[in-house]
Amino acid sequence: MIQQAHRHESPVVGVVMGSSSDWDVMQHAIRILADFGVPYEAQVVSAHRMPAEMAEYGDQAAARGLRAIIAGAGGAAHLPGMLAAFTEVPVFGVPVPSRYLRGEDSLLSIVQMPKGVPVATFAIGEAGAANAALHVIANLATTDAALREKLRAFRARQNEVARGMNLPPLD
Ligand code: RP5
Repeated sequence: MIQQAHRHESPVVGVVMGSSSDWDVMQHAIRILADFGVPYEAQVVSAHRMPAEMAEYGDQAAARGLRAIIAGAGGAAHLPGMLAAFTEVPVFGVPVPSRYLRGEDSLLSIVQMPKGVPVATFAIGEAGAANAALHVIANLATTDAALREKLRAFRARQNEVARGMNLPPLD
């Protein structure tokens, strides 16, 4: 049985990760979804430790109403690609930094999908997790005017912060 945590009643976005050790990175995707009010669910689904549950998750994703899956994994990060093989719901892959290769292994594992089954792949780590969520939101916003307004406001706030940045004097 798939463990459930962080589950809205009717989630639109599924956030999955290969291990609870991915949480520090993947929580940045969840924070964005929560801030934008997008119903989501988040849980551990490991491709190599829970292969049957992973297949079930992919198989049922569309029927359960998911419109996007954000999948984070580290090392030989096969979770996003394998999930994409089990569903037509778009998969957004987040390479989680690994202990020895600092996530370059994760990045290459996720981004180098052979032709025919795509995974949209983001930057290694926190920025990738946050951007995966923002990209999902941008996609959902194409048919949701209220969400598009929230995205515009988010960008406007970033603009304000950047315009207010000052550089320190020379030492
Ligand atoms: C992958 O192996 C996970 O996505 C995680 O990034 C990595 C290490 O997992 P743990 O050994 O910390 O559980 O499946």
